Amino acid sequence: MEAAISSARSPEAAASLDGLSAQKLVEIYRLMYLSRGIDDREILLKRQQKTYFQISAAGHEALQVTAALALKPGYDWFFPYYRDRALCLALGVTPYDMMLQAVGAAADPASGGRQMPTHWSSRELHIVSTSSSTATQLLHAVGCAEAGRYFSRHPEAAERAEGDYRAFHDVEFHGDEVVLACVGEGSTSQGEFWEAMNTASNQKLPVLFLVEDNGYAISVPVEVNTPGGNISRLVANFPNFHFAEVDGTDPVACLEAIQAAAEHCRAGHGPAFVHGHCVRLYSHSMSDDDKNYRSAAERESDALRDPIARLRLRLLEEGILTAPELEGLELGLDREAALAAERALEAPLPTISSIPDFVYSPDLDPTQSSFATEQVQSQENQSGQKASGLRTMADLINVCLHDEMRRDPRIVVYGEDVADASREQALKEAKGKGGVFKLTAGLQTAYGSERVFNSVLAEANIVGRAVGYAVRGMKPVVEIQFFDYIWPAMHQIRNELSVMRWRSNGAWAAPVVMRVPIGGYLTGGSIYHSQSGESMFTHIPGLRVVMPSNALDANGLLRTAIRSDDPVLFLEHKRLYREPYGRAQYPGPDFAIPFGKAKIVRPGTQITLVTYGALVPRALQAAQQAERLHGIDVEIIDLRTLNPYDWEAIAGSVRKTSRVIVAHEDMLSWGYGAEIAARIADELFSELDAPVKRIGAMDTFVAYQPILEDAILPQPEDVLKAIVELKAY
Ligand SMILES: Cc1ncc(C[n+]2csc(CCOP(=O)(O)OP(=O)(O)O)c2C)c(N)n1
Ligand SMILES: [Mg+2]
Repeated sequence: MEAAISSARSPEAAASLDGLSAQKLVEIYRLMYLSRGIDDREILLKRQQKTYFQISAAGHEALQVTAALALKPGYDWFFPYYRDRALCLALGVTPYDMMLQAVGAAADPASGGRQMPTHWSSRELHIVSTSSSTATQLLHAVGCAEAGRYFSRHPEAAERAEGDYRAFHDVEFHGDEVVLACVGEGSTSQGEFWEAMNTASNQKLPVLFLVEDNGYAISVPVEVNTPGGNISRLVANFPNFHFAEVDGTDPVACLEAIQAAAEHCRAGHGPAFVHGHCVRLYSHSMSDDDKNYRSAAERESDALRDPIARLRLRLLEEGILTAPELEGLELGLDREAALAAERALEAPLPTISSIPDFVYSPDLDPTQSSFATEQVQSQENQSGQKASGLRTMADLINVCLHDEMRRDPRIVVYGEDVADASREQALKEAKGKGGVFKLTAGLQTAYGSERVFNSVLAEANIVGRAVGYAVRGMKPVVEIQFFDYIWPAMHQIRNELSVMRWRSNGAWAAPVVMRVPIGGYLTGGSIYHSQSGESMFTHIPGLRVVMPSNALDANGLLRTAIRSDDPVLFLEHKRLYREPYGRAQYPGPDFAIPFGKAKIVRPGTQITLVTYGALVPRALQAAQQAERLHGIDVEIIDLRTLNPYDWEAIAGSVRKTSRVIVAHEDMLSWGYGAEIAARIADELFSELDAPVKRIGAMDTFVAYQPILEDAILPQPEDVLKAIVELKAY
């Protein structure tokens, strides 16, 4: 390479070409050409049915290669999207790595054959695992930048610690790293794009947004997605940004623009937005045919802007390389791509037995006995409250948050209204908000506004940023204000948070805790403040789901959730927050309860009643009446955690009683009880003396008028009726 350049270039050209050395231009050409070569080789493999999906970077190479060259792999952080082959190649992902992805080999370093090709991941290079979901990664980039800033200000937080998730998370930070977040122009229509811009701007984060504008989102042209057809015009008023709009097919212009943008970020001046106009030379992917929606003239005019053809011409015209030298270089690169493909086709495939690997943390099992610390300590905790007297669930959750924040400097708490007051000076005269249910009260005052703060009013923002924080080793304990409003975050929860570890074959993880008030029985909560829906989350692999029914369990389970290495949905029943039922003494700062261990809250011999959450006190009431009025002895099992759940406890009890009811507040059909009932029917059929009975809400939403709510949600009388019927069966 070196010889080829030096023999070809004139002294003038070698000195500088628009500020770029000839050598650098040849290097850019080499990477662009190799990227295209890998795409073309993959297309061939796909046509031969040796691979299963192909999407190319063709037309984006100049923008992508120069973005990589302007930044530092393994130092800066990268959140690419699926079209970023040339970017990742220039960062250091090898052609062989890419071909391993294409064939789905076991050694595919991005995912071990789990993700489609071009869904990038490399811990070494700081390329965080990306999904197919458009724009979700932008919020991860924001959280990543926040974490980097936090660690640089609190280096003690980066230290390893034994006994919790921190033992498995190495933290790297420099204090001036830039976070690159790439996105197509069509995807800028997603709310998550705007949510990411919002926080990056507000917090002056070093995020470099790179919009790769090829004019199409599959078949949808830019003017349909972007009012006025130009995203730069729409974002121009975001404060603190450095903006640039460039010809994304011109590597010299791109490099200059991205370098300036990166300097702005690195210097701590805020985020940057580089909008590159490139071309999509091939169809969206091999599953698409752009002749179906683009005119021939348009496709031809794009072809004339092919960045590789243009740079090639320039290298020749400027006398940097001769035609034979270029051909020699290209031949070598073609061979490199072909060889990578050949080798990858020989690579061993993933084993079937490896499928469950990395759904959950292999390092820290939240069911393990180290989380069973039953001792009740009576010392005063540092929030100043005496450990005497019975405390509510709300209290003991708040106390647990205080304890854990004191113990672990990696914890940040944020969400809507969780701070005492964003305008700190107000706290001189006001007592502070601390959450709409006051569960986070006093945390900001105790641990500062860097660790406890209000998020913007956007649930995807809350969870998406948490993913970014967590991949850097932080422990976000976020609040979704009401379960009823978790849905904007559902995409992040299902497609990002919960699958991060599995899809990256164990390279990345997002062990976030999401605290979520849930449930009804409040009177007047209605549709938007009273819903349940936990089974939608227990249906997500990779996510732990916890739902305590009393103060002590809430305290111990929240502590385990925070110390664990998996993402946890921690469901707090609003009706139980301040109920006299289930109050407890403060059990001390190390009290923890392992996941997957149910509690027998009432021993019995004749009927097993499996339940959780607000149905626990209601089932207890029904069981007492069953005993008193009908002489029926019911055993009640409070599952406490819904994923994992304690099958042994259920099976042991059913073997004893031979009759079982599963009761929950959520709707009956397709509810959590359906799964438990089906498993009992499957595995314990011979133990049963009667069919498995289920109790749940009516298959409607929860209504405002109390007589309707009472009829919709299961009441103690419904439980009693089921007990009596089942006993008589
Ligand atoms: C949330 C989501 N919705 C829909 C899709 C399907 N999809 C994949 S790529 C794409 C178009 C993206 O266009 P753009 O952002 O311009 O990027 P480009 O592919 O043009 O580079 C769509 C609709 C998806 N992957 N994710
Ligand atoms: Mg596009």
